[in-house]
Amino acid sequence: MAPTPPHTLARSERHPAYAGKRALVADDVVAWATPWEAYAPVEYTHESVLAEPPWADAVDAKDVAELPTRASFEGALVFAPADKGRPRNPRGRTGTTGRGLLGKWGPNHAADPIVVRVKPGSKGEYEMVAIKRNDTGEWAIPGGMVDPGEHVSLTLRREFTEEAGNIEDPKERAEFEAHLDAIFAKGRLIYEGSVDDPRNTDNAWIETTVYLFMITDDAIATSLKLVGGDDATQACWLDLDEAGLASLYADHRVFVERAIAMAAA
Ligand code: RP5
Repeated sequence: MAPTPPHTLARSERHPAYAGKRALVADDVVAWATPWEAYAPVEYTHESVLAEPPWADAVDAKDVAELPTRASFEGALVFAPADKGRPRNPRGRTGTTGRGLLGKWGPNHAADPIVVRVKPGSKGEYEMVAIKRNDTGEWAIPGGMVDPGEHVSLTLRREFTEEAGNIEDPKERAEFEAHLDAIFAKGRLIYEGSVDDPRNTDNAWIETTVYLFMITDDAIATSLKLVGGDDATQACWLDLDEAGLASLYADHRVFVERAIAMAAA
């Protein structure tokens, strides 16, 4: 299942690094199938990506040998003859060509753990562990990019730990890890596919695997210590009421609403 098309955040300048980096793409010309000869996207790849760090592809997409067979949840990658060997975003035009802040041509794979508890003392309302992103200042699922060769189950726990469990005290750290052993032992798949992320471009986009982890042990639910780290300034329990859902980054709201529905079923 896909987020509601056409993507909107991937056409926005919501991310601070994309200010002035997008041509306006109206709803009715997002689809590649709609001819638009005058389409003039802004070419933009951030200098940190052009420097070819280990997490990024070669500057020229034609130099990435395995690109045509790169795995995507959205089907086989599509290459248009005029696109210099660059794959096309399956959700349509974004107003930006190149890779922006993303390292890979085509899909950039992420994993998102939605860790939920019933709010202590409430009548059954849910809360989730959320982090405040450094880049946009929005609340988000504590997810992140899958490292090369890493199994998604490891990414889910690693990213949660890096972003929400930045705990130094050895005793507290051991308790946190023991809690994660219990929490991450059983997850439910919520979504696999493209994310409407404000960093997406015509040629590079984020795809994610989202899992729900429901905490049913009251002792764990009330004693799990949360400390923001890595690219998160804060980590805390976020109320999943309208205000909490509306504050979420990208289209994380869609994933979280699915998770709530599954938790309640
Ligand atoms: C989101 O970007 C994904 O759903 C995931 O939460 C996140 C990965 O990017 P970083 O947090 O590593 O920047 O769209």
